[in-house]
Amino acid sequence: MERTLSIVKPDGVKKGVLGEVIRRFQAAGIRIAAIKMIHMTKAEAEGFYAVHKARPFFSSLTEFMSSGSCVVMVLEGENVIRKNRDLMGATNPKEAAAGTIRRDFASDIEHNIVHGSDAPETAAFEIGYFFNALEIH
Ligand code: IDP
Ligand code: MG
Repeated sequence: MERTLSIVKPDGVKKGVLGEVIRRFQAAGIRIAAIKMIHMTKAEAEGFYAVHKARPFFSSLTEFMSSGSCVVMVLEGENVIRKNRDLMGATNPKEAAAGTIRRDFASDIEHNIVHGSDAPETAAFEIGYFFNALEIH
């Protein structure tokens, strides 16, 4: 059993695809162990994406992530880090496989609808960034 952090980013919330993203998770047998809507400050988005702080897109990315409400979720299941990344598709929607969330809904490489942790260590940090133990069911 594994856990991962998912975010429906501000573009996903604004486009009204939250329900469809959750439907795809549940149809894939993934359990939602925690969920809430948040609106990050720029500083909170910078803390979340600290690993990318040297990248040229860091300022624009954290501006975008703090531009509106996000829905953060803890997903649980066997191999769920990989399963979630497969459902999301490649970072750039132009390179994402048909039928993936990003291919179906994302407008560009930055505004790509969803976030998903990429490894057990990042999942542990990212879950702890938004949820305490009492909020995970
Ligand atoms: P991931 O979300 O698929 O794991 P990362 O490389 O970890 O992709 O990048 C984090 C986020 O930063 C992406 O989801 C996307 O929103 C943004 N991003 C990544 N690469 C670029 C880029 O080249 N230009 C603009 N934004 C980018
Ligand atoms: Mg990443």
